[in-house]
Amino acid sequence: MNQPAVRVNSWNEWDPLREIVVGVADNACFEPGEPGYRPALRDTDAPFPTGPKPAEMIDRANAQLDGLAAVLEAQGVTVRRPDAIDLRSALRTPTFEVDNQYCVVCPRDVMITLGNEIVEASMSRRARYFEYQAYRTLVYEYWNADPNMVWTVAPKPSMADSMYRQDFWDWPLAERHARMHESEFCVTQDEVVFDAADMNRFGRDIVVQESMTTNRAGIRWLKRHLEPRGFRVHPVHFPLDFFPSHIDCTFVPLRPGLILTNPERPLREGEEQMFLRNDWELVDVPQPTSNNEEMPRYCQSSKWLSMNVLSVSPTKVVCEEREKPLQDLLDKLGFEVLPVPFRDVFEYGGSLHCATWDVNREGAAEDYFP
Ligand code: ABU
Repeated sequence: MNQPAVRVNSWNEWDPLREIVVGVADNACFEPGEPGYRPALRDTDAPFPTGPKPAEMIDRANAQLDGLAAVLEAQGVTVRRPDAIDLRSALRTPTFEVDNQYCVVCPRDVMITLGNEIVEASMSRRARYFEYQAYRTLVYEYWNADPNMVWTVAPKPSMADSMYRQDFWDWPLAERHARMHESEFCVTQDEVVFDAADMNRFGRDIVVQESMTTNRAGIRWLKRHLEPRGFRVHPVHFPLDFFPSHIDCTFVPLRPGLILTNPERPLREGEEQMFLRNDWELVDVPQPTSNNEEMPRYCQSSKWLSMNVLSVSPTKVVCEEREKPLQDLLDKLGFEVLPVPFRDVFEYGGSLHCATWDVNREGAAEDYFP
């Protein structure tokens, strides 16, 4: 008898890639200001634009997303794309309203594969509450084809005003510094809140960053859900990042024993021990080629998108084409580097890792921290 197809299998960030979802920019809007988010222009106090993004901006981003898809396909990877859902209409739910949604460029923030399980994150921002809908056609396809695939939808938080700490945005830098070990950000601790991109996968071990987009209730939910399934969930903190959101510009595992680290965002003292005890090397990346002021005008992410690389295998990494210092480091560390242009995607919330969601990599659950 034929074995049923395994469609969903991905245990870490580096095993040889077989199938991946790459985002699309169709219908994207400027991200609206909301209690969990304050978009701002880098070069002026003028208001951040609102509503749909202009067609030429969308076309430029789509060209680079298609370029990434072509590079991955040339490596023998199956590339899938989300549905181009309506993002431009206003939303009205029982607990919040928002003028428009954002985009479906960064599946990494919403969806995560943990072994044979796909988890849809709770999410943390109103404009991203319904983003999972762009992936439902794919999720149903995997679920129908693979009888072992487990599909989990995390509890949806209310995203009501009471879920957010509005004064967070006005704390002066000195207060942020004083409070840096408290890990209190713009979301309160009352409801389960997490974005999938605050997690790194290391086989049986899942590392989760406490951040503006993942609170302690979110981490508690992940622990209670995943640990009975054989995972171990480890919260981590990067106290010098005053606006932490998504771990993949801070802590980037590339192969067993090697993690790229952000020299400006060290781990909370003591949290590095789990890695050092197990002979993992933490290697600081070089400064990005752009400073924060030189990032694309509407981009709300930091210069550290430079280290948001995507692994095709434990020996091959896709890296933004301008990031030559990082490419040189990767080369020295023994990787083949595939450079691709991606800066026109930055204003949609991320770079190469953010704009993808791996559904299938070779390999099985390993214990890297025995
Ligand atoms: N979405 C990733 C952004 C992280 C950063 O700005 O550092």
